[in-house]
Amino acid sequence: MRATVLLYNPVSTSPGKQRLPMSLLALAAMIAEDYDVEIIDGNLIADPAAHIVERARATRARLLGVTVMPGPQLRQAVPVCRQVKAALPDLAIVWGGYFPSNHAEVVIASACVDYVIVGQGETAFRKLVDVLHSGGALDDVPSLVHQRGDTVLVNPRAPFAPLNNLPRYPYDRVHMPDYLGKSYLGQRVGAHHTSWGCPFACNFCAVVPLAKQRWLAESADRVIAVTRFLKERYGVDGMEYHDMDFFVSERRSEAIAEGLIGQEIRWWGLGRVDTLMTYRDATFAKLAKSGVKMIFMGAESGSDETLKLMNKGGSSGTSQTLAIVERMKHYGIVPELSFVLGNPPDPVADIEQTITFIRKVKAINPATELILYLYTPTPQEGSLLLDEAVKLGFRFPQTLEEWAGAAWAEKSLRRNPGTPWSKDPVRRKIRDFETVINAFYPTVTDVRLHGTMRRLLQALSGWRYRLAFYSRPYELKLLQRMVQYRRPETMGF
Ligand code: B12
Repeated sequence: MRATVLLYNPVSTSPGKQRLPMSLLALAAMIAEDYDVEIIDGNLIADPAAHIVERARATRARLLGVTVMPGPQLRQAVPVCRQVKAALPDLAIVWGGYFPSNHAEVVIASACVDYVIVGQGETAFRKLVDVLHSGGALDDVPSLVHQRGDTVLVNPRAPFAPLNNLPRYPYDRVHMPDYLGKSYLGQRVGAHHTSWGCPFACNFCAVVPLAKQRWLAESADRVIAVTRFLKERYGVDGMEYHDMDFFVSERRSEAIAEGLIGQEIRWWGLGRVDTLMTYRDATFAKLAKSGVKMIFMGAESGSDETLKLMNKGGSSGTSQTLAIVERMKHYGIVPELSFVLGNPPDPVADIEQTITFIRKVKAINPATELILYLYTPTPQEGSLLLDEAVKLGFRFPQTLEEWAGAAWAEKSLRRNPGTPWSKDPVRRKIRDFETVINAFYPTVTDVRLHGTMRRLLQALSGWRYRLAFYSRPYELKLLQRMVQYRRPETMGF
């Protein structure tokens, strides 16, 4: 009889907005030939702990793999794993993904997690599954963090596995219609990760410690094949390519664009301002023709000084950001820019500077979408931003329970990082500005926002925007609440 391995995706989003659990599909692909795999999605069921216990008893599973991002996933994963451990002490629990990769020692110290796998997970997970089911030494499992007595053992990392050598996601392990939502891109929008990692080392970004500046990319042929498969099998008409950096290689982007032309797929991807500025016009023209509707870019700041402090790398600069929004306007591609506001050492001045800059961006290309975050440190050695934050009194939670508590939850959504310098007036300043600018330039991705409401929002916010008077825009907040204005930074598309 084949052994069963359970994989659990803790709740990560609001109902109806669930995303394909790509991390678990990547792991399932590695073992699906030799083991039965069940994916349990906390976004789709009310009581994941009871469900896991029931499935583990029914299948006699010995291992539960859990993927964990900070925020809502972590908040659910901790109590669920605690309940599962209490009911089934022999079911081994392994965590992987962003949160445990960045905070392995805190996770392993908790009684409800037996193993952590850090970084790229495929080969390490396969080895762990084999060792636990067929015997072997835990010391031979790469990228594994585990405890022997009181000692925490950190095994060397697995060599990076090129994505083309890894099996494709076994989509039949999930009920695909649950994951094909409607959005600005289409009626059945799918998701894929065409590359993993990022070559840069921006010191606010959680990808850096996870992927160690490596960029592993699927070939253009494979990206096109996966996309066509999703279209033919599941009727997908839009794609979100969730890569940490889709556009690193112009040659690959061009080849993907060529393959997607005529497929009638509207798509979205994430890239860097400076990389995209080096693209040739011919590539941009092909990208536009291939159906790319929006490109997400981390503009991060309206201050060149802050960009240096962030170690954005490359040739990032505010003038490049202005140039890219102009360029994309020409090709009819919407730039979606994220900014990290309130950076140390002078958070208030930082906000003022970025607000002034955002106004310039909108004057050049009003269709630009904005995502405004507050700076929240990530654990990176040598990060100047983190050093500044620590000087101002910041510290990470010390236990898993503290990480998963209500106080820290808000921080991981980056709406309120609770950092000592982001006191109420600072936060309010950003949110008030956001309310006014979003009313004056309503988002083009909100399919529910129709003409009359757009015009009303614009008319009511006009005087505030022109006078740069953002304080307490209650009338606009009320109106936005009436149309349930969707925040791109917390809702995704
Ligand atoms: C898709 C996605 C989501 C989806 C949910 C996915 C899901 N599981 O249901 C949605 C859109 C809902 C989402 C939400 C959030 N997300 Co999110 N999300 C991503 C995204 C774009 C892709 C993740 C992914 O699937 N990658 C593909 C897989 C194959 O790679 P992977 O996850 O790294 O998995 C590999 C390894 O990590 C490891 N691994 C992963 N899990 C496991 C488990 C086990 C057992 C093992 C052994 C190994 C392992 O092996 C895998 C294969 O190599 C990443 C950014 C990115 N491009 O990575 C952000 C990202 C993970 N999200 C992030 C955050 C903060 C959030 C939010 C909490 C907040 C926010 N403002 O975005 C929200 C929650 C919002 C809410 N209202 O609940 C941050 C995490 C930052 C950090 N400090 O760690 C990221 C990195 C974005 C960013 N650059 O800031 N997210």
